Amino acid sequence: MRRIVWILVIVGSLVAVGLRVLGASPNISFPAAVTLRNPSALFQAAGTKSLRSVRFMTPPVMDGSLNEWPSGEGVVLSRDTAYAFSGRVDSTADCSAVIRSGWTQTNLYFAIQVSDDVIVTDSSDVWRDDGVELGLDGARDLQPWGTDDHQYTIVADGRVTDRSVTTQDITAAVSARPGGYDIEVAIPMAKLAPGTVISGTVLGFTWAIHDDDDGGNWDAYLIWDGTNTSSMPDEFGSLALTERPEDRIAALEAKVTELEAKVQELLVILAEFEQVTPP
Ligand SMILES: [Ca+2]
Ligand SMILES: [Ca+2]
Ligand SMILES: [Ca+2]
Ligand SMILES: [Ca+2]
Repeated sequence: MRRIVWILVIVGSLVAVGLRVLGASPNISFPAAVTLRNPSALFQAAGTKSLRSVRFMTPPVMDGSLNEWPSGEGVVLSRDTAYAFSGRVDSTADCSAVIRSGWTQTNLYFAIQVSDDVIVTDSSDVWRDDGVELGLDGARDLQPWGTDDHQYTIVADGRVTDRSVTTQDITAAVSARPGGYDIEVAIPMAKLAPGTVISGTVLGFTWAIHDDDDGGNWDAYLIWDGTNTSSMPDEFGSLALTERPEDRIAALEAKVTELEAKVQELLVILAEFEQVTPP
């Protein structure tokens, strides 16, 4: 028994010395800017989340109204679902969002419904205000600095940046509503993938929300997958371009109708030729 007590005393002393050497304190506190793994996601690996993007037959209108969007698959970002989480979030009404995605040959689209109790856009730095970040690794090569890589920020007041630099490469519309704001974004496919994209293409993707309720710096920052939206695409989740069978059939039917119209035109021209009597 006495031996066990001595061992406990020695181990306790060593831990105390170790903490002093490391400059640590038992009440460790982190500065607000450090992004931590969300405690509720501790057993979840980065890069495992996915969102399906549905092919659009008719592209949505970028006006901030999401009425024309199919109710389809959306994913929620909240303090419970975020991979990384900093600052304070009191409730889903304080800071959360739902994102949906669609695509055509020319554009990748997102519709984001943000719940936020107080909308603030008082800072010149876009990341200090209410807004959403979209992290994209178009080639999904896990390399962050290629022409396929972007960190688009859309602020609640409509400002748009790519890696904090103002850009007009993408089209975004924001509309405020009671309890939050809606965002619609169109990103040219040419900014993400060379050539023609097809159903089955998978892009590296994550997204984040900043919440500022009292001016100055942000109060909360939630990241869907990974620990940042710009430089670590190896931690991003994925965005899969999909096509519903009924849309594929509708596209084929539209093509057949188009061809039928062309055949009719040709028949009219042929009939005119037949009526021409040779000199
Ligand atoms: Ca719209
Ligand atoms: Ca808020
Ligand atoms: Ca890349
Ligand atoms: Ca806010």
